[in-house]
Amino acid sequence: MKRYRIVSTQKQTAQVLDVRENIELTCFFPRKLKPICGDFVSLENKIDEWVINEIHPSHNVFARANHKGQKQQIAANVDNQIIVVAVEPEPTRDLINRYLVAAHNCEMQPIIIFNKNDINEHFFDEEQRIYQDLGYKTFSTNTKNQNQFDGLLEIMKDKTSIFVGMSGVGKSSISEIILGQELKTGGISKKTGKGSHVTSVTQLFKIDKIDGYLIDSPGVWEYGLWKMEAQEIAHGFPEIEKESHQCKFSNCTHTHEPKCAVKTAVENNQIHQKRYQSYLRIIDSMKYWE
Ligand SMILES: Nc1nc2c(ncn2[C@@H]2O[C@H](COP(=O)(O)OP(=O)(O)O)[C@@H](O)[C@H]2O)c(=O)[nH]1
Ligand SMILES: [Mg+2]
Ligand SMILES: [Zn+2]
Repeated sequence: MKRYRIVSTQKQTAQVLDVRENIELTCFFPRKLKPICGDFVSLENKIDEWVINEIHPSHNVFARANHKGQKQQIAANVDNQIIVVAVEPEPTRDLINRYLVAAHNCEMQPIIIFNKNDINEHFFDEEQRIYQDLGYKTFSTNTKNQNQFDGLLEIMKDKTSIFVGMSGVGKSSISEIILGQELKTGGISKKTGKGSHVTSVTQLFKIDKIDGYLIDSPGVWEYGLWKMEAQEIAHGFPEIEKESHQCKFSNCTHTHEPKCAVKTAVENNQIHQKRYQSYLRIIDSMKYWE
């Protein structure tokens, strides 16, 4: 059977990619089906239009909080979550860690790009070292120096990767380097007169040269995590999760409990103070959804 993949969705229609032929078509979907970018679907030809009749089970979904703190699905079947931060606009305090919590909980491989190093080469030195020491893949880049993205291209080979981060950090510019072409929507270039493009929908692109896919998502000022338990948040901090097995209480949240191995590890500088404080703030931020 033919494989189709959702490129983007509108209210009742979706752009889908015929994976083998590499051509796009527009099709309708019934209200009860809720396809999202990255889903694999089956189509049915009804008189003179295409209709989605089945969404295939996805292996994972990248999500964020809606305005009520519920999980809102953004894209399906995503292997890599490429977090892009830049010297300008500077990331908000816990942004990287919130994305990492999502990556671990949604079972995506996180990669951190510290972009715009042409503006300030050493701006992210300490930050990058912290994440490298934790075992994350990181890159220091700028889009004027395309070969800095060779390593990233290698990671994206045969995979589906989503670019996430604040608006203006360079996600679309990096996507263009990876694709080797300008980003286009329905044949119209997104470049505005100012020479910058604004991404307004989550959209999938096939990367022919490496047989992968990339998903460009609209920038969000603050990435919000949906309502989660302390344990799920800890799951996004591997160094905290590792220590947690030594805590006295198996349901320890590492906030106020006695004989907490995590707190001891922070005191002994085995867990970075900055990361622990960030963990506490993320735990605390869940109050907002109550
Ligand atoms: N100096 C500098 N500017 C960059 C770099 N990457 C992107 N930009 C610029 O930052 C602006 C926002 O880029 P864009 O790719 O649209 O960001 P997005 O909103 O994350 O998709 C554009 O004017 C880009 O030309 C970089 O590495 N260095
Ligand atoms: Mg963009
Ligand atoms: Zn604990």
